[in-house]
Amino acid sequence: MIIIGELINSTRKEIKKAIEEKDKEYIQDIAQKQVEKGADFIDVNAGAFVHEEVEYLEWLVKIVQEVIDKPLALDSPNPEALKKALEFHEGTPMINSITAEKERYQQILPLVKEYNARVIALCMDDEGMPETAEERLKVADKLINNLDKDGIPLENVFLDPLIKPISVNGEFGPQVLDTISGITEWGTDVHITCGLSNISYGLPKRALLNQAFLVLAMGRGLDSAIIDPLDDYLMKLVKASEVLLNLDPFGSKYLKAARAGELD
Ligand code: THG
Repeated sequence: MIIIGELINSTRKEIKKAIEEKDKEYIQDIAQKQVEKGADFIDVNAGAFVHEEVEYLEWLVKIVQEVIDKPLALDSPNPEALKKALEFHEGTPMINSITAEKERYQQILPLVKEYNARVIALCMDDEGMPETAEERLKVADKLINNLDKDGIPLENVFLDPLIKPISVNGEFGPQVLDTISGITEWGTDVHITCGLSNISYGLPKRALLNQAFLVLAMGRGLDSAIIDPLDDYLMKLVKASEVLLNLDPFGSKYLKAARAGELD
């Protein structure tokens, strides 16, 4: 599993406050903790600031990279914010995200190319957010075809079926799972990721629902997720599921974690 740590997101009250107060140590500490717990990418999002997003995202990129070596997932629909963030990003970044919306696709594609970036591609187009698995797969197919035709290596593409809360519609869970199965069955090199915690929005005991859904989704072929890596039980389920799905040859990662006491 490719883990994208979600915690440095300005929609979270503490992060919003820390950005406003330029509390660099607080944010750097959360970046380091997510890496220690196994994050492969650190998501950074300043989207709660309408007018200052460009400036604040650049600041996040700079201060987070002072303390960690992992690449960042630059979480913004705004091409100007992405441009500035990319200028200051060291190593190979991830752009979060592109969509099949004409204007957004055309604005973000050149950035993906210029930086040879990985890119999260959301399953939505100018007709909006699809609901059924069939509609999502149609958009996923369009994204794969267009990105491939435009020269993006498919192993750099992370399709995101877009998770919506099951508290709104009980079918949203099965629809996402069926979308993941459908993409997996195509057998392309694309990765599949998702913002896991959207699934549980509006319900009690959200961590439990996130944990269960991650296991279900991994069973269908999800190989990346935007999650809270500080949720130890969630990270243990990732390791257990990897060995059960034979994605951890000889269980070597699992055994190593067990010996280190990380599964207790
Ligand atoms: N797909 C992609 N990117 C995404 C999402 C997605 N980025 C943003 C989001 N969705 C995933 N990241 C987070 C980060 C933090 C939280 C949720 C998702 C979070 N939310 C608390 C809540 O919802 O209750 C906020 C509470 C608070 O602190 O105010 O912590 O789907 N590609």
